Amino acid sequence: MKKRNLLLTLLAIITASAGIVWAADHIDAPGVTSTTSDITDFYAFQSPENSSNMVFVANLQGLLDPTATANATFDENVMVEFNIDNTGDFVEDLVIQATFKDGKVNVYGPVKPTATGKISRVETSGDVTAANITKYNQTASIGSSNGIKVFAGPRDDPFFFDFAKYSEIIAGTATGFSNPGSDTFAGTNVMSVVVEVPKSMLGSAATLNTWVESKRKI
Ligand SMILES: [Ca+2]
Ligand SMILES: [Ca+2]
Repeated sequence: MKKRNLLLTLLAIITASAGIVWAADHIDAPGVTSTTSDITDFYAFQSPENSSNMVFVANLQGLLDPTATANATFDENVMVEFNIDNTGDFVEDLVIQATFKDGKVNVYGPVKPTATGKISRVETSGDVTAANITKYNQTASIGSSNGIKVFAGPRDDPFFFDFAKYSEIIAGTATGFSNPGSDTFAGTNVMSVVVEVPKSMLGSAATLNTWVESKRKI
């Protein structure tokens, strides 16, 4: 079994109890600004098409304009790791890992990790689901295996926020948002990793804690 150590470069923690959860963190994470490991958002929700499935989405490399999007790639030295705690101790019991190589995304798991915390290893003992990385403006390429579905490629950033008005409010020069506001993220894209898995692969806990990490190969 090939094992590789990866160093944590960014940790975004979300606690999910039910329904959709999300958080946003565009270009302001210390040490990873504008890098290929920069996570913008993490979403975890029940599949709207199949209530037996959960969907995990990690978006990276925010604020890509169309030209930058056409040239954007996933970093082959960066792994995206979805962590799932199903025992309530905020230590991951399962991971879903995505790595990128030669135009493909390879997704490992859900599988019990051999390492928790800041250092991870690519976990090759469980399911492996591959897909071609979708190119900009091309039809989505979705890989599937054993009930797991995988997508990786550029997508319109679903996050929206009137950052200019927010800054005015913080500065005391405005008292509230306008309606309609101005979406600072309109027309920008992200590099998105989407994994849909049967809930039966995530344990039987009523509550899952889940967070995503991007980790650089060392
Ligand atoms: Ca746990
Ligand atoms: Ca982990």
